[in-house]
Amino acid sequence: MKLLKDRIAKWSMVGLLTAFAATSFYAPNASAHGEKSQAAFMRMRTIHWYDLKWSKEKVKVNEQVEITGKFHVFEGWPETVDEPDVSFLNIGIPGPVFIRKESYIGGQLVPRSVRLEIGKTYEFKVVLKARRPGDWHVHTMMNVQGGGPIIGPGKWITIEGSMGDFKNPVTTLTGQTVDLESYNLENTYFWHALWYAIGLAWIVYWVRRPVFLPRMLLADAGRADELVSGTDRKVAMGFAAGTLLLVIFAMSGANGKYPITIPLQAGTLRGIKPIEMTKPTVSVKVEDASYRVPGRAMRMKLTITNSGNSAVRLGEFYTASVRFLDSDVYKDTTGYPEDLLAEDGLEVSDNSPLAPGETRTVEVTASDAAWEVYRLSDIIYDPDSRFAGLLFFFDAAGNRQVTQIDAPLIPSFM
Ligand SMILES: [Cu+2]
Repeated sequence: MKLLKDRIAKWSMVGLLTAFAATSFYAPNASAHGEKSQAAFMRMRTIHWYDLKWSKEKVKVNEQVEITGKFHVFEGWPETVDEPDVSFLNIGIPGPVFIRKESYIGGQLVPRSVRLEIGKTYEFKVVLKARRPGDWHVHTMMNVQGGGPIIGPGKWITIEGSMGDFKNPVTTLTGQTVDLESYNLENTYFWHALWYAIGLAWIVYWVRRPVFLPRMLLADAGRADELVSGTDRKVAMGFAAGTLLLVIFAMSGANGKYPITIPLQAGTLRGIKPIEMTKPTVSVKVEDASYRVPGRAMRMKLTITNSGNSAVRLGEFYTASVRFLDSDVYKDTTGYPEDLLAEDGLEVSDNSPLAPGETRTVEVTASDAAWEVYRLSDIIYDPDSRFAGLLFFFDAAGNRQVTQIDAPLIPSFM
């Protein structure tokens, strides 16, 4: 009996260890890179990215990918994020696996920070050139000074080929074409090596003789002068004069070789053109909104008024990069990231066409695993339980209207 017990104990232990080893080697691909851990209400109430398009999902080294879309700077910008007076249109990738060839907001090239206005909607375009082979999760993002990174939806893009083939040619205004990937590298190496060698030579000159104890004793005995000879002084002067001469000679040499140079170009760009948005003819009032804890859905009661001249239906609710669609009304064709697209995640109690002039109150449920996977459910931990998002209405001809909603989001526990 004792033997049997021991055996059971032994094999249970083996089983436990095996299970532990198996699970600790399980490392799923991270599919979000930073945004999940940010406060849910911040992601809902800062920048709304929509109409995103990626020109390609697979490219070779040196080929280009264009990311285009719009972003809306939410009116109810959170207090703890500085207003986007100094913002930078960035791209979220693990280092320069792509290089950014160009980026535009409102048709203007934006290599510097820009001033964005709260409440406005802007069009953007980023042109990326593939550099490092691999599968990369590419995010559009906005850096806001005093606010931090505001991360847009990320999409997987594959780069094939070899990084050794990457070229980044640029033609300067002085007429020569250089490859920025390697331009001036040898020069940088040469001067750093030369000055490092001179520094070493100076130390080597002195450490040929005993360095510490004899010198300390001699200095303690009041005979420090004997430590530095006449030759030493000459060598010191030689180093000093040589250094000055080398600096002057090298500087005038550099000026001779590069006679035309400019200072670093910097400064925030103002006057970025927003999109002229036509006022939507559909207005929406959020009567109440709630989400179950724990759960994967949020529910809201909306009163929709159609004051346009064609009947409309609700096709999409967007919040914090996650898109909930009613597939009866609207289907995505842009290849939107799978983990953020709830193809049929939007359920409307009555989504029959809303005739012009009509008002209707409906129950809307946005549900998908993304609500939990992207931790929008974590709004329960936030100090401001309010959400914001965009509603997209479509008429029979497919014309779209965008309405913004924003209201308190109340948890329900029972
Ligand atoms: Cu990512």
